[in-house]
Amino acid sequence: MRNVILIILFVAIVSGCGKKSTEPSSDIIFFDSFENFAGRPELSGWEWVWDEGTLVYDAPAGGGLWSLELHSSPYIGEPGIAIRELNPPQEDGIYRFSAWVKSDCEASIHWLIRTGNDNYQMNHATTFESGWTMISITDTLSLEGCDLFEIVLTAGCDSSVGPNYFDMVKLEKLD
Ligand SMILES: [Ca+2]
Repeated sequence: MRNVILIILFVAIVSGCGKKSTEPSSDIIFFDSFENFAGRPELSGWEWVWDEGTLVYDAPAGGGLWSLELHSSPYIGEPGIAIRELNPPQEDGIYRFSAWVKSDCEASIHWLIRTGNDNYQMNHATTFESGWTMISITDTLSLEGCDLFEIVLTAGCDSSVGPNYFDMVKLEKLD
């Protein structure tokens, strides 16, 4: 619950009024594999609550060469948090948000919606697996132009655990 409060607090600070995306309805997160079209590491679009994530030469099958390494904060014992604001998808429907994750303790993915009247909806999936594992959230998305739509990655339990890794962070329209 504390993680949810932290995420909502920081999302409220960085949020703005988005517009409906005109991008294709699948794979709508640019650089979803943390590498650019030339295969070089790429972190565009992400914001950090504590320490900035780093890119490491490690990836699951199909994930290219690089992945995101995210630590809990060693100073305050809070999970590492990466946030990315997306334009709300153009089409309403059922969407899947997924990522491949490798965890030393606890790693989660979240999507968070803040509507114009400051109501929040958050969905999440969590893994404790030490090998690369795909986790996902599937739900209906129906957003207005000024709704906030954020995806969030969280890593670690406390300052005593190692890094967690994320790759192939995708949002896809299923129906
Ligand atoms: Ca990758």
